[in-house]
Amino acid sequence: MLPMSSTTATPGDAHAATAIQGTAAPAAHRAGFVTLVGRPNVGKSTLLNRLVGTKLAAVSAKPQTTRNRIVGILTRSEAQIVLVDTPGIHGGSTPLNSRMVAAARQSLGDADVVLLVVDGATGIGSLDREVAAEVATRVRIVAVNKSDVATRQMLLPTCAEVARLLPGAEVVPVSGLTGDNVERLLTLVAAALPAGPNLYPAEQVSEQSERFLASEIVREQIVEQTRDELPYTTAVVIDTFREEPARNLLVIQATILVERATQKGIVIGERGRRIRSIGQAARLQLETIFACRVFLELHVKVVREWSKDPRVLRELGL
Ligand SMILES: Nc1nc2c(ncn2[C@@H]2O[C@H](COP(=O)(O)OP(=O)(O)OP(=O)(O)O)[C@@H](O)[C@H]2O)c(=O)[nH]1
Ligand SMILES: [Mg+2]
Repeated sequence: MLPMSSTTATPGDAHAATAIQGTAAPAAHRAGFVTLVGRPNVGKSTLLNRLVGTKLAAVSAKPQTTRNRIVGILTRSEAQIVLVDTPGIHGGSTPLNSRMVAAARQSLGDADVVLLVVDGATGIGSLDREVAAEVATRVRIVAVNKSDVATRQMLLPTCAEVARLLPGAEVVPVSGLTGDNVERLLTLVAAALPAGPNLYPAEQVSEQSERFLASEIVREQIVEQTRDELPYTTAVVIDTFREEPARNLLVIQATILVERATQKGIVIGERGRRIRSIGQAARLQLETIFACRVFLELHVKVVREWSKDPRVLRELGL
């Protein structure tokens, strides 16, 4: 099992952290929160997964995949980098959308370093400019992502425009997908953190529970496998999460919430084909993440307008 959520820390918890470590940190050691922000679909979650070296955040080709603040912790000898992935910032106004954007803005308040992510393959658009303007006084580093699919001719003007929009920020072309240049990005990020001891135990990689991670992996597959057929209103609730160490088995039962009966049909698919495929792909990922066999059972339930219901949203941690 992954060491996910044994401790939570907030910025300013350095005293508690000293207690965790038991010894004073060496003078050059740094630690702090790095918040990844940007418009939807630029690759923030892919970059978080790559930087931490473990899949923690759902990724999909559809915008607005991330809904919650997701923490990934990278502990090295010289620094502990606490990366915070956020929902893409956009102008949507439904209750779900505004909660997502509020979660992103709140994470900015906690940040020691703000890392703006833009898409090097598409260049800078109006939404990127809006986000850049919103965080202009706080951004220290800009990752121009997807360098693997952007030519030099595309990257150079994008980097130049970023430098013009955000004078003084470090601009780094990277690829979250291939890992190209992420080491350089990490070096810059670590150097920008305040001096201090670790904020979390060195072996902890996330703040989210294993249940949450499981629900995100299932949701990622739903988003990925239903593509444009389904509006952006599915959620996954984990009903059972039971470890059976003697059998090296993890039993997960989950309910997929949709808003209409027609959507239920889309998720289930002809003769259950799609839900089987969603379940199979999610199970394979979960087995890799949790390093054990996984039994995954999925149900689909219609909950009318759940994405507008504050009570349901609260239950989902949104
Ligand atoms: N070629 C390429 N594709 C990438 C890279 N990073 C992300 N992608 C793709 O871009 C899409 C969006 O990636 P996400 O990581 O979900 O983007 P995000 O910024 O977290 O999106 P939201 O959560 O919706 O705000 C996915 O299809 C990724 O596979 C990259 O470095 N190169
Ligand atoms: Mg995301």
